[in-house]
Amino acid sequence: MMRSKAATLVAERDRTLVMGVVNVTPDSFSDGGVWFEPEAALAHGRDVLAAGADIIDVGGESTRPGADRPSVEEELRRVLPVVRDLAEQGAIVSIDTMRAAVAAAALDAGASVVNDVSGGLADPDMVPVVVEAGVPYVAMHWRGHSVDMQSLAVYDDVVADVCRELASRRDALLGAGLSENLLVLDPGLGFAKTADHNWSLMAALPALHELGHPILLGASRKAFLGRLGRRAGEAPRPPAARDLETTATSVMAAMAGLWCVRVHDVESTARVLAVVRAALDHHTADEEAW
Ligand code: PMM
Repeated sequence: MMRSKAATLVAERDRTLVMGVVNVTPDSFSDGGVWFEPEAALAHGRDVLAAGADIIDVGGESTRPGADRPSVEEELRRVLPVVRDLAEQGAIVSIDTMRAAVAAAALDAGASVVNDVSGGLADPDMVPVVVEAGVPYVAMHWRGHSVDMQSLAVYDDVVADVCRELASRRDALLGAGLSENLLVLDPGLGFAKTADHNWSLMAALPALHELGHPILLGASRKAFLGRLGRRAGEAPRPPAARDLETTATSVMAAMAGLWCVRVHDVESTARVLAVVRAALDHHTADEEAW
């Protein structure tokens, strides 16, 4: 039942959806350690759900540049209780993992979307698991694991190169049996990308539609948003102080007609997206004020 609800969401084109992030990690750049204890992770998951996220993305591996990987057992220990609890609450849960075994266990525990930052490149067993489960799959542009990914941030033309590499992943995934209407693509801001690469991609969001699939954007709290307006010598804004900048990226995504934005602070993005939607629709259902 949740699975078909998730598949229906992939077909949603009237508005840009909000995916709320629940990182159960000691070391994510944006909120590492904050929700790491099991009780805190469960409570945070419920808060993200209450804030109105359309999808909740639960992850147990930090992908910040330079991060080491947890064992499979540790990743499972982190994510499964949170996935199970949110699914029981009726949430559409996506599992943010590069590992087939974690995806399979999370799907068993009630997840109904797989979000794989490696687009199937990190684990050869991932695509068969997703094809067999028949669930929506988010495939992100990826060039290598976090430990050395910034050395891979070399492009002739970042927009053209990312689109070409994503198109080749798309063809491989569809060729491996993934259903066309379950595939979502993501340009992977910050993954083997410098700040300027991210800005070039932000400036070219409408071009991503040429890939022919719904597009998810993950800009929330990333480092390129922390340096704006800071004077030379001033420290960048810390991740949790980047939500205002994040809402600007959410507006750009909605104006470009993207499918979904992945954000840490659901409420601020939901509020700015309501503004964009009212303007694009020329009205709101509940409007009485001028
Ligand atoms: N970014 C992060 C983690 N998962 N998934 C997708 N699809 N796209 C992203 O851009 C993305 C992701 C890293 O951010 P976090 O540490 O705040 O979760």
